[in-house]
Amino acid sequence: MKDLAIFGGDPAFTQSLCVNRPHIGNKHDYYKRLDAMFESRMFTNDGPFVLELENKIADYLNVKHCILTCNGTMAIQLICKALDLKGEVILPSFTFIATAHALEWQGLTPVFCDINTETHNLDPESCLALINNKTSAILGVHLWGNGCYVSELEKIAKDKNIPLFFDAAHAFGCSSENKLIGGFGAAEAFSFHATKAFSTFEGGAVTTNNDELANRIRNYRNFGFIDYDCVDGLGINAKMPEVCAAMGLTNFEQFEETVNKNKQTHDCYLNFLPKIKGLKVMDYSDESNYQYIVVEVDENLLGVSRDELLMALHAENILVRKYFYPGCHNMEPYVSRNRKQNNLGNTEYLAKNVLVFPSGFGITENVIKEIVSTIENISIHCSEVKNYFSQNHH
Ligand code: T4K
Repeated sequence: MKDLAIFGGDPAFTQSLCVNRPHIGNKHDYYKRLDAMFESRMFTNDGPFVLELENKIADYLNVKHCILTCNGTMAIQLICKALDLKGEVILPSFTFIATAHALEWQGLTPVFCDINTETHNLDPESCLALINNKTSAILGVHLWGNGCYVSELEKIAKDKNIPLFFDAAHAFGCSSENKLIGGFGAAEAFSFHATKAFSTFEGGAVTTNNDELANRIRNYRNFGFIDYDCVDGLGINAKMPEVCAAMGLTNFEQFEETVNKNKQTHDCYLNFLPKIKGLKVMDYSDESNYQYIVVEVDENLLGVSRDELLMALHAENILVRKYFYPGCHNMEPYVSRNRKQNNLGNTEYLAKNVLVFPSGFGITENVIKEIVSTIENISIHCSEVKNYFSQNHH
């Protein structure tokens, strides 16, 4: 018991273990690209690296158009704008707050829908029940890279004659129904943030097979310009700079290797973590980028709650995260709204019981074994740990 950091022991790790520590490609190739960029003095506005990366991604995902953006949040907003949405949009609450905020910034009303507890994705039946005459679209989120009941949602959207689009922030390189995510619905929005399996530091993309939509999104991304001196609508600056696209090209060259490393890490967690009673690791049935190590905590079996486990692990420098607690509907500006709350029982349950574990660079088999033995120790001394936090609660 004395080994645990909360009881005065040394932390299990001297350096913090983080969720999604980025893997990076060959730095020399990146520097070469930067040299070329300095030479050309083209730093942004559809530079050569942006165009090259757009083509590579469109080819890889087998979609007609890839439009790179400054981040994933803007990618979602550009889709809303180009679809000319008004009124309500149905989305899950169990997602990063950016999904809801992007809608809100576009003057739309997010309507939160419950999810399935196995896949953590939008439940099609609950979604159907929420559709009314103000519903202008459905926004599915491929959470953790799991395809979100694409064909069921496509059927609902078609029957109700409303657009369907996707937040694919987690899903680069992931498949749904044996097809790479990117070409589903009206359009899909990716995030290429530093913490994603494929990163451009900050960045994102819209992918679509719809020529007209792609055209509008390209224009809106660049203030609405359709020609020198000619603005066709309310655009914004959502462009990706060349330094980011250069990073994307470099990371793209080793994306397969990154996915293999992520899979090894995920396999290793799958192998060791469930040996502790009360921890269930999410497995991926379709092709995945294996980036997120998503764990459901059963307090009755483990002996400590999800939050107690988190606090005890943080003391050990194991920085597990409560994604996506407390659910968007419990955050501002949504929580203060005087709106009848939909049934979000599964969302509430998962928001209280899910932990995401350290992953990415530096998470080796030995590190995972050490994490597991630390949790075993916490579980063995669960009464003392509980007692400690009830007296030193913060
Ligand atoms: N939709 C969904 C479903 C999303 O998950 C996201 C973003 C979006 C939309 C919006 O896409 P973007 O507009 O962001 O492109 C992080 C990311 O910032 C965010 O992109 C991501 N989702 C979200 C799930 O995670 P935070 O607030 O948790 O980040 P932070 O700073 O706490 O970082 C997490 C861990 O990553 C840290 O413990 C350390 C590590 N890290 C972080 C950075 C930035 C690194 O090792 N290196 C780094 O450079 O949101």
